[in-house]
Amino acid sequence: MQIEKYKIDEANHQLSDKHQSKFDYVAADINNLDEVMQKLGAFNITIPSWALGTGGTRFGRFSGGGEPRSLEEKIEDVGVIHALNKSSDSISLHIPWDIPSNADAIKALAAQNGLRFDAVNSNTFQDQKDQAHSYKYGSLHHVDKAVRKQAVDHNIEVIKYGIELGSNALSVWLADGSNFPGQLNFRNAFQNTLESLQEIYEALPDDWKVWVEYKPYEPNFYSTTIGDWGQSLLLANKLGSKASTLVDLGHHLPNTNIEQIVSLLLMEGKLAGFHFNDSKYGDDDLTVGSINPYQLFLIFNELVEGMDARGMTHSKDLGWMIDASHNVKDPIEDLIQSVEAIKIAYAQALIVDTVALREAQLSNDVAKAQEILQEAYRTDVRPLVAEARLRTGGALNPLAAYRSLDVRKNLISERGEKTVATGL
Ligand code: RM4
Ligand code: MN
Ligand code: MN
Repeated sequence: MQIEKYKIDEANHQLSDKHQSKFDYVAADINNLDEVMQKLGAFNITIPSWALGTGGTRFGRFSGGGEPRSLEEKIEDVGVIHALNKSSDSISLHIPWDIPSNADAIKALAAQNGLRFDAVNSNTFQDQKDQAHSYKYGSLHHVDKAVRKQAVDHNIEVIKYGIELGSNALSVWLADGSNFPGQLNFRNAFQNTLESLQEIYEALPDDWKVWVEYKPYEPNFYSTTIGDWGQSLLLANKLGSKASTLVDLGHHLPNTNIEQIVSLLLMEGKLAGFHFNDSKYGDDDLTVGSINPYQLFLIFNELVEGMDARGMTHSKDLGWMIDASHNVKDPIEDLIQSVEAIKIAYAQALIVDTVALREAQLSNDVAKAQEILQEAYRTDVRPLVAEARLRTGGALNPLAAYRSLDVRKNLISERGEKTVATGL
């Protein structure tokens, strides 16, 4: 289903007076308004192909109806999101959940929907039918060279799919770890992982990157071989300049200071980008900004400051992606909310008075420093985000437009009530 632009314009028309007065009010106080609007307009967040269906837990899965049945339908769903918010111009594929068997046709469909392909993801955390060796005891870290080779070959195959689609990064997340003390020799597991990643690294085209994701636990509950940012950074440094560390917000133990991790990875030029989600306890994969929006703002504050310090372009120089799972909400609604939360945090970070903050830091004026950050965080920037969307052709209120246009109802009538998408 494609959303015609005139329908979005009609929806916008009804909201336009109210929006204008809210925008004028907040804009009057923003010194760098043009710059903020330009940056917000350029900022896009990739949608993962595995998040367009209803997720599940190990206890069950409750499908919502009209789920995409194929990669083509997933691309159409991202097209819907992008038509509404003009901030989701790309899709990230997980192989083999989504195999682009006809790359040219898939690319053409994506282009029709205004989309490109972001990082491709390998999957060595599940066994596939007809696979010679099992990943029960890990993949790139496995004690058996034949298993490692199979996992390396899979990653190289994923790179090949990515090349066909015009993507330029491979994202690697490993479930490799151990469940009990004594199960693994940590050093050997790490060395095996490094050697395997080196083989994958060798297969990267010149302009490609490999992003090494970390996670402290789950599915293994005693150790994970790439368990934290230190272990990921160690690997990335040993691999070389094409390798960097990917931060998934849910992959930290509770209360970890993620913004500090982000700041230092950026300083080292080793921050690949993000998998955004939110969590209360672990890798909960909840809607971005639904639990801890202040943390998200603090992360963006470090991102803006750190990227500016290195002369980076916010919209292009890091990978921005959602990695979430939706158990009870309509996945498209959830993704629209997530993108909105990210853009709000970004907008808030863009209006931080950085000069005053620096002065407060240098004079140890702790209260002032806190005030400066909270001044930005407590500003209602939603009209700025909405205006940027309006200027780029999107809906003033994407979620309301999605509902008033009855998109899900249409998808259910096209695809059926009982469809199940591949993915989480
Ligand atoms: C993992 C990790 C990966 C994602 C899979 C589906 O927990 O976050 O990034 O590819 O889930
Ligand atoms: Mn992730
Ligand atoms: Mn995860």
